[in-house]
This record gives sequence, structure tokens and C-alpha cells, in this order.
Amino acid sequence: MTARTTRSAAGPAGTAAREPQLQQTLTEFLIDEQRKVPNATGSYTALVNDIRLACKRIANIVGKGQLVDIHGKAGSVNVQGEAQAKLDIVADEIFHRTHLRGGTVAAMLSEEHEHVRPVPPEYPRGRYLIAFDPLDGSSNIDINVSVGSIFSVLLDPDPAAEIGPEAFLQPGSRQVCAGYAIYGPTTMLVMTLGHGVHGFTLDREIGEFILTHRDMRIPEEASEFAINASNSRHWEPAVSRYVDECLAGASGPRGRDFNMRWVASLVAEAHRILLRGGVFLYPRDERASARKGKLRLLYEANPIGFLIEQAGGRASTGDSPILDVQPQGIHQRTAFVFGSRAEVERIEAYHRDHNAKRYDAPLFGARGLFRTTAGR
Ligand code: AFP
Repeated sequence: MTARTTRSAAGPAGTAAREPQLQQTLTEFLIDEQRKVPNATGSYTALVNDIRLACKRIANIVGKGQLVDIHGKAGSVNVQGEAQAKLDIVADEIFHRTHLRGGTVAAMLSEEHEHVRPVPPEYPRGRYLIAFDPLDGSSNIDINVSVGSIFSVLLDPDPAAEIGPEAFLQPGSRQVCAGYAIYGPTTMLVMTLGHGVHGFTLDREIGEFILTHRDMRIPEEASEFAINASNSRHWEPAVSRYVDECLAGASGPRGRDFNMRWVASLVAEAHRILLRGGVFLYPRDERASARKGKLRLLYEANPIGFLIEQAGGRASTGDSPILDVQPQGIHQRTAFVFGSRAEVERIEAYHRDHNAKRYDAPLFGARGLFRTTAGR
């Protein structure tokens, strides 16, 4: 055996003395991004570093589960009137505390708090506003299914003014950064800084996020749709028509079979769609609680919408682009449809066609698959 073909004890033939393959870390990625901006102060990089730390802290606790008594309800309700899980409260506290000291943030908005929380005067006020859903998909916690955190970053519109809720009332098109962490079999941070979408996987042994999914693009071909079908009797005609056509499969107007998915975690659905294509719908419907939709505009729909658009997909209210909506309130709800561009455009077209006239949906009408009360 010559020196050239010496077999390494650690690796297969031919890999002897190979240079270690150092994958790019999130830190290195951010340094490269910062260098592209002349006169950057590093404040933005520091903010993303704090987001990363908050997500790692939450991932650590999510990963321990009931070992640290984190499952179950907290016994309180949030501003939306939803029962809070213990992990909702812990994750909210982690996001809040992790962003207090850095001097990057002026105020925070959370799903779990009625009011905006300005950074207290003992800490420096930063240039950014951060809105977050600290723990998305809480109903999945106790059953050990993926949950996540969602964040949206805006610029403080008036750094000299006292900060209040109106500072956050900016359309999603003004976001400077957005993303989510998904706490699944692996923990990933998926984000956009406004130029494409990149995914980083947490390597727990070195405690770093590694760039594993550069420039994520939503596949154009879609064969999966996600919707909570238990609400079908309340849907608008355009939504019923779209779902009916998917369910009709190869023999219907779409000419091919579709599959249906529903994880009840926006983060998990968005992650699947980014990687595999498809479409997600949480439409408004005729229930009093859902007339304006269910998902929250500022810390659910806008950040996910920004990611989806940056990955080449489309994000919509069902009628118009989600990122153009002028928010009226910090906890405002919205209808939300996103995913592969052509599917979302089709749903928008159905809304235009059908909003004026009643659609007699064959699968959801009196003889419908999901409807039990005849003629209702
Ligand atoms: P939480 O942040 O309160 O856990 O909300 C989960 C969620 O907003 C979103 O992630 C899901 O898509 C949606 O609710 C599921 O809603 P249904 O339970 O009505 O299907």
C-alpha cells in the first residue's frame, strides 16, 4: 500500500488527512451579510444573534419536555382568550428577557401579552421592534409533535417618540427580517433578511446553527393542501370550490390527485410547504370568532408571508397580498392563504369569481362529505 492510498482509521478509503469539512455557521453567515452593508453598526447582527439565542434556549426546554415539568396548561388565558400552556409562558419570558439588554430593540409585541412592552429605561433603546409568537402550535406540545417560534422585525418608525402600539402598525412589506424556529426531530432556524430564505440546523454538540438549506425555493408543483376541514360547513364559497376540486382528484377539474395535511402548527405547515410545495389555507369563515380569520397578522401571517414571498411563493388574505395589509390593531386577526404561487393565485381568482354569488359546493352541501346535518 502506498502512502497515497493509506486508509484512515477514522474514515473510508481515500479520505486520509482530508481537511475537516467546516460547514458555514449562522455566525459566519451573519458576518458575511453585515460586510455587504457599508457603515453597518452591527446592531442588526446583534439582534439576530439574540433571536438565535432565544430559540436555542426554547429548543433546550422543548427537548426536555416533561422531564422539566413543562407540559400541560398554565391555568391562565392570554389576550386572545386562549388557555395558555406552561410552555407558552416560559417561551414568552425567554424571548422577552433575551432581548432586553442588547440595545438592539425598542419594544416587543407578543401573542401572550395584551400590550406592547417597551425596553425599560435602565437598558439602552435600540432601533428595532420585534413581534413574536413565542410558542406556535401549543396544542402539539403535550403530544410531542413539532412546535415553533415565529418572529418579525420592523424598524422603530420614530426613535425620538415614546413608544406605543401604533409603532407596530406597519404593513408586512416593511419587515426587515422575519423567520421561525421549528422544534421538531431537529431544531431549525429559517429566516429571511430580505434577500432569499435560508435554513440553519442546530448542531447540539457544538451549540451552533449550521447553514444547511441555502436559498430555499418553494417548488412550483403543488399536490398537497392544508386546511382544517372540520370548519368546512362555515367556509366561503371560493374556499369550498378550491377544496372540492382538490378532493375530486384525477377525475375532477384539476386532473390529478391531491393529498391533505393538517398539523395545527403554522410553523410546521410553512416548513413543509417551503420544502415540498403545496398550499395552506386558514380562511375567514362565518363563525363569529373567525369572521376576520383566525391567525394573527403581525406575528403569524406577516412573518410567514415574508418568508414565503422571499422563497418565490405567494402569501395572501385570499383576496390580496398579505404584506400590503395596513394593520389596525396589534393583535388583529386575518384570513391567510400561502404556498406555491399558482395555487394561491387560483384561490384568489375563485374569491373574485365567487364572492358575489353563492356556490353550491357538491361535496360540502347537503350531501357533503363533511356535513352531517342535511340541508343546513
Ligand atoms: P397557537 O400559537 O395559539 O398555538 O396557535 C396555533 C395556530 O394559530 C396555528 O399555528 C395553526 O395553524 C392554527 O392555530 C390551528 O388552528 P385550529 O386548531 O383551529 O386548527
